[in-house]
Amino acid sequence: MTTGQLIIVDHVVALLSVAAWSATGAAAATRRARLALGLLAAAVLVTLARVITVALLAGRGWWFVQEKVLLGLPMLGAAGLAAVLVAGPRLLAAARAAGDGISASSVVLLLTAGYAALAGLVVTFLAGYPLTWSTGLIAGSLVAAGALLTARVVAAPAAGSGDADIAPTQTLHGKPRFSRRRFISLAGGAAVAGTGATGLGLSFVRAESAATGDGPGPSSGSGPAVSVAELRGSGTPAPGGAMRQYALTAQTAIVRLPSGREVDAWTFNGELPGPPITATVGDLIEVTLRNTDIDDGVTLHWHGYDVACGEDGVPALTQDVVAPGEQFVYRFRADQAGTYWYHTHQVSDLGVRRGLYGTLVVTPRGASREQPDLTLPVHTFDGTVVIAGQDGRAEHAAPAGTNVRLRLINTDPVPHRFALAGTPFRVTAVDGRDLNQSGEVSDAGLRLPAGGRYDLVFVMPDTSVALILDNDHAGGVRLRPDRPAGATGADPAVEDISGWPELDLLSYGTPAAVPFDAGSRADRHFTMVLDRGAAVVDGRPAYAQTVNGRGHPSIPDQLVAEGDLVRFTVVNRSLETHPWHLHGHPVLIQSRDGTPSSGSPLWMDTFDVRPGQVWEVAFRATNPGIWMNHCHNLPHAERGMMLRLRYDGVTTPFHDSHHTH
Ligand SMILES: [Cu+2]
Repeated sequence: MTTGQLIIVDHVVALLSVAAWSATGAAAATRRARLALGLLAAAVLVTLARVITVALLAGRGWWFVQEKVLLGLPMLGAAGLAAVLVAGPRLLAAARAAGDGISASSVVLLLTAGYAALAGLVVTFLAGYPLTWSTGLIAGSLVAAGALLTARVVAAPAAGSGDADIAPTQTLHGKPRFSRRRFISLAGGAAVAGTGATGLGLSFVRAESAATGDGPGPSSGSGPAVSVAELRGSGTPAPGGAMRQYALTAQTAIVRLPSGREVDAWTFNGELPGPPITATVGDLIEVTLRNTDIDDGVTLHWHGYDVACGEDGVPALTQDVVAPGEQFVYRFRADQAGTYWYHTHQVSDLGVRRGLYGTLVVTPRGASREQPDLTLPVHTFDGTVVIAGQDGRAEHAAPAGTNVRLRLINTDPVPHRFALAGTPFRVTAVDGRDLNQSGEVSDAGLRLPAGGRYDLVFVMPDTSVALILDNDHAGGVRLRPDRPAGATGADPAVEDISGWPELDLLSYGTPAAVPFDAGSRADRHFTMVLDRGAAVVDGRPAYAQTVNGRGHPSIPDQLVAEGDLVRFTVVNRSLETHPWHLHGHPVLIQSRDGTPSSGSPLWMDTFDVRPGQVWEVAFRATNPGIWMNHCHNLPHAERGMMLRLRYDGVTTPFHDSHHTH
């Protein structure tokens, strides 16, 4: 069973325990002793089952169970045990005597077990990992308050029925007397309220502004601070390189797709996708970004391309947002070959979704190129899948026997599944970086994370080849072999590709020497536990997408020093996939769920952390700046799942008024 499935099972069992304890209490309160007895047995069994699911989950990692082991189960265990010890014998006696005699305290304890079970579940859903004193105190005080209130309600009608320990004391005239019991009850209430208030108060304590990941803290004033505004790209091409100048103008436009369908889009130069940017290694890329009428503003982020920080295009961090009528010039040298893309990083969820994206392809200098070499960004506009500007099926011709390269780019916030039918092929590059001796594969599905890229290379057969996206046989891309006029390649006989196994890149290709590996001692180690929960995002309380229980911008920066070997452990406690994306650095995948990467060294800038998964990745901090580190499911990022990796000594002069994305 995967950890994701185990998390769901545990949620279900937790819900059942809430239902079982509450139903037992209700049955006892309504004097149905036999029913209550049966339900009590069920509640005990479900609680024991819960102990098992939590134990199994603990085997997958402490992050998945911390609040359950330290808070939820102890609360439920204590309340449940008390309920069994007090209510059990009384329910048994009552069932035998077939009469009443179920004490108020039994009812209170049974219902309190229900509250404790519920509190544990709520803590899991709202607070998650890491468990804080604040959460513990609030949850504990709420359960206790529930017990006290229930005691008052349940005890009132039960007064005089032989359960004097909870019945309120009354004077002859019917007015409450300030008795010892009443004093205890008041003191209990005050203690509960005080505990809850303390917990609430603690929740307002600010987090540290930076996490050091077991490395040294900031070196105060040992060197001059460097501003990201000074960290700009090279202004000249490498010897022999060319200037590649582009002008991109952000503007709203109605774009007519090949099918005739019109898209009310935000575009660069009125095109969907924006103009393709291409270069040869050593060229200087210069892009002048202007904004005509995108009121929210725009920037250009070079996804996966390790530009200098000042070119990274993050508004309010590496530059000011480009408002209508303004412009910004990006310059950087194309020194890594491969398949990349660009997109706005301002209100990025909406901006990218509506069309502010394009491709960036850099080819090696002097190398012979595959032909055709097709760049295929996939984007979804209101449910219509558009591949390289084409909705519906795209057709291309290729001479049989030639090498063909397909550059798959996922510009959507969710993963896509590709299948290439009609030929064996190789995945030669992932996220722009070449794989080492990747072998031929066929009949395998390829899952491409949001933001990710795969380069596929194959020899064109003398029959057709089909690139199928998300099992949609009608769309996608077809390559027909070039043949004498009149001859057409029939579609490849495609069987049911939905059953094709997914190629696992962690065991694909051939190992090679790497600059560091899982055994290398990291200078910094950061754990990011991804989840949903109650958190403050951009100053507003929200049911957020969280990292370590917090939302942007309250998640501590990750502090590193230049030269550090940095390791990330990324844990997904939630039931959604999180494509994790660090700006400015590719990361070397070390392991997933404890299984080391065993194929080609795998460098990625966006890796899909699926529900329940734990990824270990590492990188060398060699690109000074302040870098976004976030989920590339952009709606998740906007709901809080975003933080910054900050090099010691680097500052930013850019500040935010409204938009932080
Ligand atoms: Cu996400």
